[in-house]
Amino acid sequence: MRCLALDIGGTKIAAAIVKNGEIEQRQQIHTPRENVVEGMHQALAKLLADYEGQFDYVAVASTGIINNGILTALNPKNLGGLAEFPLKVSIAKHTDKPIGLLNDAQAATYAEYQLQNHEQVSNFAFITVSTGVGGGIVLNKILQTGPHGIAGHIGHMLADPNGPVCGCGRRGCVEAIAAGRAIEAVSSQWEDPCEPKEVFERFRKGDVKSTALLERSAKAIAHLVADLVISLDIQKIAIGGSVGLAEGYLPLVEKCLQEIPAVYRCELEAAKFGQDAGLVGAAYWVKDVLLSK
Ligand code: ADP
Ligand code: BMX
Ligand code: ZN
Repeated sequence: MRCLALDIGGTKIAAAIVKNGEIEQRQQIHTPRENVVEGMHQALAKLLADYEGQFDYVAVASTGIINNGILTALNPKNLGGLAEFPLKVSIAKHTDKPIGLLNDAQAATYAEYQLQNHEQVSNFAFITVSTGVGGGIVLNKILQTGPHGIAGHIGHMLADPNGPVCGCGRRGCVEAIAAGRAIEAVSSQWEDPCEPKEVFERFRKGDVKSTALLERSAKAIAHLVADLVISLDIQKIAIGGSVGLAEGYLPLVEKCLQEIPAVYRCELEAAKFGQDAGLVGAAYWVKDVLLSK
């Protein structure tokens, strides 16, 4: 079966044909930031047209709470203010093939868990540090999506009750401290402002301010890891997203985790599918869970 897989994030939209786990014809565009509703309809129409006649089903991994084919943003600021979008209906205008959808981080979790030894690891999680902070949880070998698609939104667990207000409305979420946008919110206000990518370059050259900013992010992620381990007995966690996969980030998280007692720790690894985890996971999950019913 050939799958048209789409991965819609707060910053970028990736698309590809996934066949037998292999990615073909991958392309990437920017997520619309202005006129987002119209922009999203147009982007989907263009992608569906690009791959016309080349797929048997569509699998979508998308940022936001995905329930009944509708995207509801928990943090609308990550999507240019978009609060709700009829994802499935918008795609169905351009194809009569089956369409399955789930949250982007849930999809990536499904892909990464396929690569684990299921006899050794039954409780697993994935954390993306990207535009926001997303996650997915596998318990007793099963990916949890929850009755409303909300399961795994661990970027909105508490990191600091006195921290910045998150775009979801709650104060002090992990996302408000650790995400790419949270890093940018600080680094864009510096006398010598820069984007997160540049913050990493300065950190690798030993810049003190950049190091402190990334350590603040990594510390929140390390405590999130600790909370997952102590609440759910998670055995292993994969980290993805452009911030999570940036050179030097995972070692920072590891260092912060070492400062927390051993019972809170588990093995961490970089997402093996890298930037393609959402695409591959959506393709697998829709076939395994939705189409096989
Ligand atoms: P999405 O959230 O759409 O899935 P990404 O995983 O690429 O997209 O995450 C986007 C965030 O990562 C942005 O905040 C961006 O500034 C940051 N970012 C992009 N490239 C890099 C990089 N090379 N190093 C560090 N941060 C990056
Ligand atoms: C936010 C939330 C999650 C998403 C996570 C990572 C929205 C729009 N998104 O916490 O659903 O999984 O960001 O998303 O509320 P990304 O855009 O950083 O990949
Ligand atoms: Zn939040």
